[in-house]
Order: sequence, then structure tokens, then C-alpha cells
Amino acid sequence: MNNNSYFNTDNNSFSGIDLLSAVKDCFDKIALSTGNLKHLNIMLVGKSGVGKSTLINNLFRERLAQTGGVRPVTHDITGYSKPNFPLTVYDSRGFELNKLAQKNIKKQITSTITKCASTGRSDDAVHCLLYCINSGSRRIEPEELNWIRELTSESYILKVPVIIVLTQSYSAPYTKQLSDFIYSQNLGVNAVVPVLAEDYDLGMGQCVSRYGLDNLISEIERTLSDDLTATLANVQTASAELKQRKASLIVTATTAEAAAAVAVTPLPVADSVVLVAIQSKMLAEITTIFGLGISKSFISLFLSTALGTSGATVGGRALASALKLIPGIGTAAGGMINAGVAAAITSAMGNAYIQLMTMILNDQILPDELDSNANIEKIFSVIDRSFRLQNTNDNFKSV
Ligand SMILES: Nc1nc2c(ncn2[C@@H]2O[C@H](COP(=O)(O)OP(=O)(O)O)[C@@H](O)[C@H]2O)c(=O)[nH]1
Ligand SMILES: [Mg+2]
Repeated sequence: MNNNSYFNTDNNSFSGIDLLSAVKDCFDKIALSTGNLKHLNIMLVGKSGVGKSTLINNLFRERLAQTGGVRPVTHDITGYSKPNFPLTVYDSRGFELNKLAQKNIKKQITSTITKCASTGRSDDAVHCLLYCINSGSRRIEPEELNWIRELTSESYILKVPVIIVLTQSYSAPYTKQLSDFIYSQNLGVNAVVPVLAEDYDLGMGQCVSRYGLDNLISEIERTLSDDLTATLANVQTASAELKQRKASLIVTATTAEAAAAVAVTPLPVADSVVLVAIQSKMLAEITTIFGLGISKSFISLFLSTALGTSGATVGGRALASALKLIPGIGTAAGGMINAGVAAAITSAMGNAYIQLMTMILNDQILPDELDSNANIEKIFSVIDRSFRLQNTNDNFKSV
């Protein structure tokens, strides 16, 4: 146990923390946890012009359909991916062609799914098939209905869930008519989800706002195994709720871990270096879930504001540690903290970080503009509020 790393009651900070190495440690952990994400593979099926490219460009944070690494898989199937991006989208072309060509494409789709499954590696398998139908198409040909039935019975063997996406659903009556019809056909699909991926201009100054992408993400999530939902949270941009929910689970788990780490040492001794290492891992995992590019100066500002590092300044202003806001910390006997306080600090940090990631996601904070006072004020006030809200006693009971 390092006697220099106890909580310092004089300046409300962890005196043993080397901020630079804590930031580096956090960055290494971001690379590690991002690298550990399982690879997700999604197959898109549907006629040309239904809106497949528009859909994927609006669901995911990388514009795969335009700028991605394009790889022909078969004559009519293209794989879109990007380096260091744990998603591949397979897009099938020419589905509206003559019967012979259609038959050929169907074969290519099933053979691609089979081939992807044949390696036995989860990273290669097609995990979900999005079957896109334009909501404006008033009727679906019997061949198409039969093909979906074949696909769901086939995919039962191949274990690929099928979701029908009703694209370009800007007209409520058409959408309802089509989805009622599809439900009446008992196609064996996992879900039928209407979406409008981009705002639709009806003319005469009327515009239908985009909607439904978050529902689609929820439905995709329901079809995936637990380890792939972290990847989905990372690659998608349509559901902040999924990111927040996954991140909250990380905070809960890390809060318990922090309390346990402190509890195993002879109480009330706490090694803050161990604690900060655990908290860095939490921040890294949350960053990965949000899929945001975060700068070292942002992490540095966050850690120094939350934990207090003596002498840290931002914009010429001395940082006051948020730690003093934790009930009980002022009475930390002999500068040593207990499991309840460790849990409270960790939980306050995690919740503040989730709020900040959400604000960055919504462009309310620009993480690269840390020299802007307005930005810094927002970051300070989120951390401040989260620490004030923290109730040590509640945390102590829960661990
Ligand atoms: N406004 C709007 N236009 C869409 C939407 N989905 C597709 N489109 C339009 O429909 C056309 C075909 O879409 P695209 O994504 O290229 O279809 P794909 O052939 O299935 O990839 C394009 O002109 C899109 O702008 C949508 O959700 N909103
Ligand atoms: Mg396309």
C-alpha cells in the first residue's frame, strides 16, 4: 500500500495521482475496449431505390454506403466496412430484376449467409437481416412474400433473424395499410418497423420529420446476443437511449468493483491509485459505448475536475475538486476513504461522464474546443451537479 496515495483532506484531492499517466492509462483502455468489440454483420435486402443506402447512412456513425471500403462478395452482393469500425453491412443489388435474376440473387444471399456462418466464428456470421420494403408500394407481389417466408424458414436453420423495415414511411395511412397486410401474412419475421430515415419534403412547405430509426435499433438489439449489443451501441447513432442504458450498466458494475477494491484492504485504508485505475477503465468503456472520438485534454479536464489534482488549472483558473461535494468525504478519517465513499465517487464520475458524452453526441459540447469558456463551464457544472446528487449512504447500502 502506497502511503502517498491517500485522499488528502487539506486540498480535497487524491495526492498520489499522476494526472498525465492517468490520462494515458485511460486512453490505452479506450483502445483496448474498442478493439475488444465483437464484429457485427448486417445484411440488407430489398429492391433498388427502396432506401437501403439512405437507411445505413442514417443509422450508423460512419457513412459506409458512400465512403466505406467496398468489397464485392458475390456478383450482386457488396460488403461495406471500414478499418477499425466493428460493422460490416452486406447490401444486395438488383432485386427488382427479372425472375431468373431474382432467383440468382436469392441464391447468393443464402449462400453468403451460409458461407459467413461456415467459419464458426461469431465475428464472421451474419447476425441480422433487414428486409426493406418501400411503404409507398401499395402491394407486395406473392413472389416476394414467398421469398420472405423461405428466408425466415431458411434463416431458422441459419439462425439469422429477419426484420422487415418499411422504408420511406412518410404517409401514415399507406404505412398502416402495408404493415397490417404484412402482419396478416404471418411471415415469421422478428419485427416490422416503419422508418423515415431522412426528413421528407411533401412540397407546399410541408415536411415530414424523420422517425423510427431508434425503434429499428431497439428491434435489432433484441435479436442480438449480449456481447454484440455493445457493438451496436458503439456503431449506431440513432438511439442515445441504448448508449445511456449500456453505459449505466457499466457505472453500476464499476461502482461495486470500486467499493470491493477498497473493502479488501484493511479498512479504512484506500489506495486511490487502484481506485483511479478502476475509474479510468469505466470512462474508457463508456467512451467505447458512445463511439465518440475523445481528446486527451478532455479526459484530463474531466479527471482533474472530478478527482482534484493539486495545481491543475484550466484557462488560467485553478480547478476546485468536485470531491468535496461527496457527503462524508470531509470526515475521511486520517485522509482515508471507505468503500461507501469510493462507490459514491465512482458513481458520481460515471453519471457525469454519461451526461457529458450525451451532450457531445448532441453537439451541446464540442470536446475539441476546451479553450472555450462556455464549454468548460458546461463541463464543470455537469460534474458539480452529479457529485452534489450523490448520496454516500445510498451507495454504501447498495454495495
Ligand atoms: N426524404 C427521404 N428520401 C429517401 C428516404 N429513403 C430513401 N430516399 C430517397 O430515395 C432514393 C433512393 O434511396 P437509396 O437509399 O439510394 O435506395 P437504395 O437503392 O435502396 O440504396 C434516394 O433519392 C433517396 O434520397 C427517406 O427516408 N427520406
Ligand atoms: Mg443503394
